[in-house]
Order: sequence, then structure tokens, then C-alpha cells
Amino acid sequence: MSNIALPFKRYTITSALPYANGPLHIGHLAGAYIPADIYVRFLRLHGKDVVYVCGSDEHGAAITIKAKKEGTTPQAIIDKYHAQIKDSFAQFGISFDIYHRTSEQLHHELSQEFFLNLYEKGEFIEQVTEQYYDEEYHQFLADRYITGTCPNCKSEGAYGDQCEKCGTSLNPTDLINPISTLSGKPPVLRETKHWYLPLDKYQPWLEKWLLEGKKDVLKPNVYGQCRSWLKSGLQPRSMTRDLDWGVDVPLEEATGKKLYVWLDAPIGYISATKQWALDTGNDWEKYWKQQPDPADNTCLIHFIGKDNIVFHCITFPSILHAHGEYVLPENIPANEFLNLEGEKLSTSRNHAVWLHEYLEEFPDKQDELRYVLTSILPETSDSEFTWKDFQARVNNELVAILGNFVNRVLVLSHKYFDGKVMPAEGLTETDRFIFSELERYPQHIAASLSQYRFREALAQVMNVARLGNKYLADAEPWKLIKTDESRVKTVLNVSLQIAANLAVLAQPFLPHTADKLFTMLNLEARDWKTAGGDTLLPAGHQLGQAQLLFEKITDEQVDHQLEKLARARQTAETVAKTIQPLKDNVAFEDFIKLDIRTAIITAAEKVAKTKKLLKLTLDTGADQRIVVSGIAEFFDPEAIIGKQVSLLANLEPREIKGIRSQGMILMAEDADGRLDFVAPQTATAPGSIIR
Ligand code: B3M
Ligand code: ZN
Repeated sequence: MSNIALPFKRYTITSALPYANGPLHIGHLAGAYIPADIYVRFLRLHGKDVVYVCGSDEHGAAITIKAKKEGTTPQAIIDKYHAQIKDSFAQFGISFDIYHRTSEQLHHELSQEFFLNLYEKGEFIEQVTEQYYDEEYHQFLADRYITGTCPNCKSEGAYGDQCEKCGTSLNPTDLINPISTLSGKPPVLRETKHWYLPLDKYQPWLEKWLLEGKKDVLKPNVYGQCRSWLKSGLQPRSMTRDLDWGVDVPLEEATGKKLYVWLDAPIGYISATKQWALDTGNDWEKYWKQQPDPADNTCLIHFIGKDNIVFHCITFPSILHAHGEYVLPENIPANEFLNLEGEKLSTSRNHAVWLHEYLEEFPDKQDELRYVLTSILPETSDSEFTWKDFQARVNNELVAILGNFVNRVLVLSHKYFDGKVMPAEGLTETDRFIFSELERYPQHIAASLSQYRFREALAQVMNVARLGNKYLADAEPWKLIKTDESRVKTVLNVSLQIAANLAVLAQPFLPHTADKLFTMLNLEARDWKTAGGDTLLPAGHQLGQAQLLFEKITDEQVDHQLEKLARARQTAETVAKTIQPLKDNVAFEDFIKLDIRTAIITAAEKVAKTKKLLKLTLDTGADQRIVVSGIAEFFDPEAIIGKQVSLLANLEPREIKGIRSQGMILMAEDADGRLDFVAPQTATAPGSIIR
């Protein structure tokens, strides 16, 4: 019934390959996986020839850095996270035809073939440049392995590719006082040769293919980014790296060098397809290469998050174009970012909802998360997940509308007619209106989906459930049953047709729920073209048992999640504070200029009109002096009289709140900002020297 144009013979759908350096969180699902899965299920329901491929991205500095941090090998890291990621996807019903990995031999070979193909065509520019090298570790340093002072905001600890404080993107040579994170020593510049993809040469082609050809095809957020990249002019980009983890550059003179991870990762889509074809007896080339017969065409679509736009719209298409035999992506429907409780999702600060934890805490509630995430997908701009909103959407929409409707229809059918579908007779105008609405919806939903408007599509599915809820509430079969049984038969028949339509329409979005619904209705899963029908359940059909589709999310569950996030935030702050970067070295001559000695507090009082300051009188052995100290929040003046302290005695005297303060007492500050005195363990004569 839906007459949506799906003109291609074949569909190759990809979702970004997640780095196998950590578990998945809701931001991943909302970015590149839920939309793709909905789209793929929708295509399959139209009987289309689809392959949906993905896999773990197992190369690049992200993996080696993680391995180093955890004191293990890259191989151990990718094995651990590949398995965990694959399992999370499977549990959420992300219906890949294959979930591959880029460490596979087949992938290495195909990536090398691609490199050689371009190399032999003379596409690469070979260039020798100076790059940072760690002499102690005998290796060139990936951008992330070099830290230093940001030339822009002057903060310490900026990375060779970016300052995370001010967001400026950097080259390693921009850093002031660069340090290798491997040896902790300044790296040296060394010459090294690399192979560059001449993106500047492809610029005119990209302008035509992308800016002209895809103006009305790409989502505005994607098109805008591409235009600004092209406007600022493309530069050659190195496709090789001096690394020891990755795909070997297949040239003798490049021994020890690896392919740039962003060269091999998208080829991962192709190698995954190749493996799938081997496993299933298909021809992978049909899904990737241009075919002589124009009707024998393939539609390639990349689902990604916005941080990957340039690689999928500019770099990878340039590579495919330079190669010459491959199809180019039809569309790249990138999503923006999903935030969590008012903040950016952050793996390093553990501000995230991890999928493997969700699955433990909300067992069998995959569709609830799929539903909420689909409702708030960051399709055109960043969006936000909050646990309160999760609860509201589950309780007020899934439970109160969809679940409630389906449950009432089933229960009433069992109660009045032993679970048999009764004939619909004497249709009223309302009944006819319902049937015409049912007929209309599949096309509208399909139209939204084909334009990647997943939120809108799901909202319409819920409107079908709302329609059913209202119809049932208005008809009141539980009252009517006493007076007009034949009308009740019709009302329940109409309601059951709505429920059956819901089962068909819900499939792309809520696959687990749709399965349950089909079981309850004792119906085989139906493809999209059956949607809209008013006899999906023929009279006389025996229904299955009613079961609850959803249950309410409790306040306790929400509070628990919020507490968990708060705890994670606290821990992250503690870690951030505890691991203060070390200051620059000082010379011993400078250190001994400091006159630190013990003293005893002989008097203490609050400084008027301040919260933090105490005025202390100290016995230094040599004199009695006044020091103003910011410790009032932690110590009562009376309680500290007689305490030993360490005093920096030759600090330039300062006027604080009108009091002349002579020196500074030393305090230890823990991660929570709590202060404590630093003093000898035993009673020591005032004036003892500390060094
Ligand atoms: N692994 C980057 C990312 O996870 C990268 C995507 C590869 S897609 C070919 O954001
Ligand atoms: Zn900065």
C-alpha cells in the first residue's frame, strides 16, 4: 500500500565502526545505530535486497593509548571490547548482517589492495616532513602521544591534535614545550616520508558531486559542514603513519609504517561485506561496485555521527572516486550529538549511560530505550537524554497508550469471545474513519523514514495507538456488552485490526515489542505492504494470550540512575583534581631560597566579615607574628591553639583585609578541597628548619 520510491535494486547500509577501546553508550545508539537499524528493517519489510554491515574499528591511537593506560596489549583491548560491543548491539536488536572487525586478515589485505591501487595510479603525493620522534622509545609519536602548552590558551596538557581546554585544533609542532607521553622527555624532530591523498586535486570534483549534486539530498547539518570544509579549501592529507599498530603500508620502502586509521576504517565496510558474502554465498562486488546495467544499481548509505562527516563525505568518497570502480554514497544522514542530563556525554569522565549496564539494570527493556532514543534523536541539532524524560515517555506513552490499548483489546476479546476475532458488521462512520486512517498511516510513516525523519515516523506510529485508545474509550465496549453484543463484536474487530497494524508498523522501531505483539495476536510477522489493511485478522481467527508489553519506570529507578551519575561525576572530579599535572622543574638554588620552619599557633580568631579567613598568631621561636590564613571553613579558632604548623617564613608580607600577614602556613589539600595542617609528627621546637 505504501508507494514510496525505493528505486534501487540493492542497498548497502553502513553504520560507523566504533573504536574497540571502550563500551558503548546511549550516544552511540542515537548517533549511528538506531537510525540505521530502523531504516534497514524498513527496507527489509519492503522486500528489498539489503546488506547492513558494521564492525569494530581496531586500529588507531585510541586503541594503543588505552592499552598503554591499562598496562596491556592492543590485541587484549580489542578482543575485550569487540566482544562486549558486539553483544550490546545484538541485545538491542541492531540487525547487522555482519559485525566484522578490522584486525581480520581479509581486512588488512583489502586495505592494502586499495592503497596499492591508488599508489599504482600515481594518486599519492610523496612527501618528507619533520615529525616528532621519541629517542628513548625509538619511535615517531602519534599526535595524541605528544602533550604540551596550548599556544592559544596557554593551558598545560594540550594534545598534539587538539587542546581540550579551548578546543583549538593543533599540529604537534604548535605545542609549546612538547613532551612525549611515552618517555616524558621532549621529543625531537626527525624526517619521515609519507603518502598524501591530494584532496586539493579532488576539490573541483567534490564541489560538483557533493555541493551541486547533493544539495537537495543531504541533510542540512551535513551539507553545511561539507560546504564549509570545501570553502576553506582542501589540503593533501597523509594516508600513512609511523606507528606499530595497524595495517602495514604495502611498500618495501615503507617498512614499519602503517596505513592511517581513517584510510583503512571505511574500507572496513567493504571487507565486512566481503566476509558476509563469503559466509552466505553472495557476490560482494554487486553491493559495492558499479554495474554495467544501470538498472542493476546499488544505493550506498552511511549512517554516522557528526564528528565523522568529513571522512565520509570528503575523504572516503575521494578514495572511491580515485579508485574508479566503486559506487559513491547516495546519502550520509549524520546525526548531531546526544547530551545527558545537561552535559556532554563523556567516556573519560564516565558521564554516560553504558549499554551493558542498562541491560543489567533494566533487563528486557531494550525497546524502552530504543523508543526514547528514537523520540529524541539528534536529527537536526543536539538533543538531550534525561532519566526523568525517559520515565515520562515510557510511562505516559509506551505504558499508557500503546501497552494499555493492546492489553485492553486482547483482554476484552478473551473475556467476551474466548479470544476469537468476531466479524465486523454494520460499520458506522467512525469505524470507516478508523479504517481510512489505518490506510493512510503507512504511507506517511514511510515518507518520513525515507527522508530520515525517524522521530516523526515514530510519532505517527504512536498516533495509530492513540487512535485506537480513543476509539475504544469512546465506544466503551465494557458498557455496551450488556445491551448490544453485536456492536461489541464490531468494535473489538476494528480495535484488533488497529493492534495488528501497530504490530506491522512497530517492527522497524520496536522489534522486540512487535514480536510480542505478533505472538499475542497469533499472527505471522507481516511485511510493510500489508499495513493499512482492515482484515489483517480475519473473522474467526484465534488470538494468543494477552501479556503486558511494558511496565512503569519507578521513581526509585530514576533516582538510582541519577545518583549513579552524581557519583561518577564526583569520582571524575576527584581524579581530575588528584592528578594535577606536575609543575616545571625548579633549580635547587631556587628551592633553598624558601625559608620553611616550624611554628606554634598561640592565638586564633576569625577575620571579621569573611568566611574563610583566620588571623593566627604564631610563635616562630624567633618572633611572634601574625599570619592570615584561609582555613576558617575547616577549623575552629579555639581548637587549633597550640597546634604545630609549617610556616613559609620569608614570603613577602602582604596586607589582607587590613591585617599585615607575615608568611604563609603550609596546608595539604585533598581532592575534595579539604585542608589539613602539614607539620612534624612529634613535638618539635618552634623554629626548626624544614627542607
Ligand atoms: N571509529 C571514529 C568514531 O568511532 C571511527 C569511525 C570509523 S567509521 C569508518 O567516532
Ligand atoms: Zn588551549
